[in-house]
Amino acid sequence: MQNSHLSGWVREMADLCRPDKVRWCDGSESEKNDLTRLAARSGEVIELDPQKLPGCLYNRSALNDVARSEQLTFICTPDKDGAGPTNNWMAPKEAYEKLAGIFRDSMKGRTMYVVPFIMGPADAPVSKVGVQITDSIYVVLNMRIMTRMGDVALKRLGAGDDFTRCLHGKADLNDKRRYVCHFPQDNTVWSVGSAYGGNALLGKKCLALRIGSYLGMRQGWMAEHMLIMGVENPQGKVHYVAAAFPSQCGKTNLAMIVPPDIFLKKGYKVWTVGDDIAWLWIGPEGELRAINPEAGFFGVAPGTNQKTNPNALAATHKDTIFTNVVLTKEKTVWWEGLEDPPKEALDWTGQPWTPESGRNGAHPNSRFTAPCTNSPCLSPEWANGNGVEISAIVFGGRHAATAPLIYETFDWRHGVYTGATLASETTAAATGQVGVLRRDPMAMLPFCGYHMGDYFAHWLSFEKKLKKAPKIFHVNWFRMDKARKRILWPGFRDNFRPILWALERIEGKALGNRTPIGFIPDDDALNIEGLNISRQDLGELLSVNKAEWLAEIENQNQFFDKIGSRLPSVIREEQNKLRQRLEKV
Ligand code: OXD
Ligand code: MN
Repeated sequence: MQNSHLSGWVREMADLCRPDKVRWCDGSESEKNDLTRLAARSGEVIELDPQKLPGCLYNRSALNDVARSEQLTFICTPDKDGAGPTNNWMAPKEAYEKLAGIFRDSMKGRTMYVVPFIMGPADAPVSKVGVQITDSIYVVLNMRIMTRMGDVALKRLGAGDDFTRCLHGKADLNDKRRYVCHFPQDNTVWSVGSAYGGNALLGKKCLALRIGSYLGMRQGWMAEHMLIMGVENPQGKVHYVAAAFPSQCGKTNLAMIVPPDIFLKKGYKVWTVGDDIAWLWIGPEGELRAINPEAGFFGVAPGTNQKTNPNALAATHKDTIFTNVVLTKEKTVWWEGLEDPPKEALDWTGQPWTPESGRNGAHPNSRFTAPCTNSPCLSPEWANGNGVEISAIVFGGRHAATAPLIYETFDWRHGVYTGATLASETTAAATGQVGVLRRDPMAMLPFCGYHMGDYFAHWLSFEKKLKKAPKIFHVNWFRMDKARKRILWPGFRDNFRPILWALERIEGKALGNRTPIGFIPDDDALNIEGLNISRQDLGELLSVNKAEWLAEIENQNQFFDKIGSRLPSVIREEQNKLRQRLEKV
């Protein structure tokens, strides 16, 4: 071990947690096999049918540990204002002391794994090294899929001190003693009391978004909750799109979308670069470039099937970890929405379960962790260290009314305002209360590592630096008819159509009608070839209702008041401009 910064920190953390053993992970195949054997022996994972699901593992989390714990997630900046009004805050000293109290001696009888990892391709200038300490083999095996892990990261780090220090421990998995604390000024994350995804795989939401967004603000780049997809036209030209939607709004499905047959026949293709996180920066020609810092997909299993996302499904057929889904007698997996339910199986809690039992077999937030390289539609550019050039940014939310299927904003400022006011209506599955509008600016509400007002200012600061600014769009797949009984747009594969309109706008090929909220597809500009949709439904999908929009503007004000004095004046100016445009019609 040549890096004294790293070895010193590991020693310090081992002195705190007192594991029986410290094991450094090298990322090798033999290490994976050994860890799998150990975890299978302890019951932490179950090995699945090697013929049907080669290299796949099954895991059940603790019953109280099934989702990100937003209420227990803190940004620990020296002053409260640094974290801003949308984050939980704890003073760094208090947080370190509180968590040290829980970590102290918590790894007795356990092994401490040291997991060096890179977020981003190993050779990308924008990639970042992190080192995660953890006492969970399940976490190590997930990190192995989600990041470039092991010696490759140590090599990149060299003798330097520039790495995110990520301390993770299960402790007793007690949710009264569970905290996910970020110390942006120390480039450090401490997470204790959970072994679930976003709380425990610290490269993902913690490093790549919360710490990443803070580093991006200081260093002039952006860490965003965005998928990246490439759309290839029949002439072979690929445009890349970065799209932000609040959690559980279908980012993974859009990232891997299969265009309708009619477009496949013409030669259109979609390539996935990433499904959850994008790091963006300004390239040498003033263009916006992006990488996916992750190496795997941590996707929601329920609802994933041959119709909604055949590419995601195909990605889970080998070397995948399944968490909290149904385990069948044949040692395969199943979840709600998947074809061919098993006759008898064990549910996510380990209880006997049949499709007739009247309850879900898989937890609604059950997951698959699959390597990107399993994806049949993975972009050949997905690991290009220089990133891909972004032509369009798309924001989206779930709205029964108001927002049309798609609109194009007028310019960067209007686009930033549109992202800053991004909102989505809750679904029954998420909260029990249907149709409550929640603001989720740029889909970053739970992931922005600093003051939201400063974050908007950071977005706005790109206007001057971008010589080739991407166009910014807003989409809504969920608009309903007037009676609120029926969703007007078929969704799924047909979501390719509005995306195609956006890209044709970029090429100056598609017509758009100027409305107060932005450009909307001209009657014939949205390609609906082969789609069974009435002119009336299409008209409703693309309509702008003045009264609804004025009400929407009023609703935004509560959120702006919450952001307070650090809300950039440009955001209110854009809102005023929109109001004026609406009042003129
Ligand atoms: C995720 C999320 O798991 O956004 O990606 O919650
Ligand atoms: Mn996400």
